Amino acid sequence: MNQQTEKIYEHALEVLKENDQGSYTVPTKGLYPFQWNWDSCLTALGQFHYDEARAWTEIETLFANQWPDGMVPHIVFHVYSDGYFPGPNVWDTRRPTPTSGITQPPVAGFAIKRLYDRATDKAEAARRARALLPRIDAWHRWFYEMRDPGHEGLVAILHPWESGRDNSIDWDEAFERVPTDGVEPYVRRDTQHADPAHRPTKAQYDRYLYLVQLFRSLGWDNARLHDASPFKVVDPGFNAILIRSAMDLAALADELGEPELAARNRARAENSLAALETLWSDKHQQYLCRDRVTGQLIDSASIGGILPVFAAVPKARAEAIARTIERWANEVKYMVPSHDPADPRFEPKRYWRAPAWLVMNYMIQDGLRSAGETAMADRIVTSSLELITQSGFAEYYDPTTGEPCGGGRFTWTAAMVIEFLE
Ligand code: 9YW
Repeated sequence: MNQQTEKIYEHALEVLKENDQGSYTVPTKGLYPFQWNWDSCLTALGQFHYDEARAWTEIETLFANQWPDGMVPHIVFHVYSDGYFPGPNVWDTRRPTPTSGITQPPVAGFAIKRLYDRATDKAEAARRARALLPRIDAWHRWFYEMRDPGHEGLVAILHPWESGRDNSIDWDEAFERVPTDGVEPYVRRDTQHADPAHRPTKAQYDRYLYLVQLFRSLGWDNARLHDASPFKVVDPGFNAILIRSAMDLAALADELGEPELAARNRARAENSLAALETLWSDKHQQYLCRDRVTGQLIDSASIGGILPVFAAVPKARAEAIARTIERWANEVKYMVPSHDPADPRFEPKRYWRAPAWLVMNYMIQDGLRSAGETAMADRIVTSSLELITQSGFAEYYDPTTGEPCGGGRFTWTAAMVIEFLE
């Protein structure tokens, strides 16, 4: 490391440590004062480099709040704070420690395999991984039972927040069908912490809340939510994360002497990988979402359809995706925009409607590398580090200028930087 990268590395450590609450880490102070599901799993990868035990704790704390049905919630409200909306009283899930009632991209299987592979004390890592295996397996089972009742091999999200890509253009059309009548009056907190022009609109927020109220009125009974929800979308990126995690969990389970758990997860992953092909678009040279209510593919070329390279998609698909990223990269200054810049709906500063996110860059470059697309993987890492050097550890970045957007001193951004520099 040269002096400049050393400084960046030190700064990243500082951000991780200042957001560390002891057994979990907040994404950033102020804007997000609780534990978020996929943030924690990816954050653990960064924590590992300075404290292996602490990295395992991050994921264990999340799974200590798993629901009896297997779901792992997207937020755990460990300590009360009125700085975030919707808080625990709006969700009203009645869990011992309050949680939200929906889930997030299941990246835990991937994360624990990576922690285990790199562990210096293998016996200790095996002990901690063994305790998590059945929990992650139960979460995967939950997905196929509750979110794929028709046995398509692909799971649906029932709320845009589940995708982790809250206001992506992908959801616009399907969201039109979500009503807003009966939404209780509310005051947003996100727009008090961050620039409202960079955040989801009021019309979108009303629909986010409609869905929360609907699911709450059904007692958060997951056996009922799928069919009752007016919003059901099959997101290729979300499914790719599940596939990768199931594959990784299977490999780890084999290593730890759990052949049945391994076989179950391998079968799930292979079945879903085959089904993922039904989402491929020749026109866009990437995968697309499918609206499960209409059965149609959604004509929206977002990063959700690039992310499948994180799973073991066919080689020809990975090559095509690398070329699509190249085409996008020619239109912007920094990679990877979260939407095709040629789409007139591209909004460079608005959250998931164009901005670049380092966690996405991390998973995409990891997948490209496994597929042998090393040059493009390297370009993404270089671009990510340029963004940090120019703009610090932001939540996300305008890909046309590199301007930092959203929250500052952001945990998973810092964790990904540590990964890139290691
Ligand atoms: C919210 C915490 C979360 C991420 C999501 C991102 C955003 C806002 O922040 O969600 O209110 O939950 O879209 O992916 O987990 O960093």
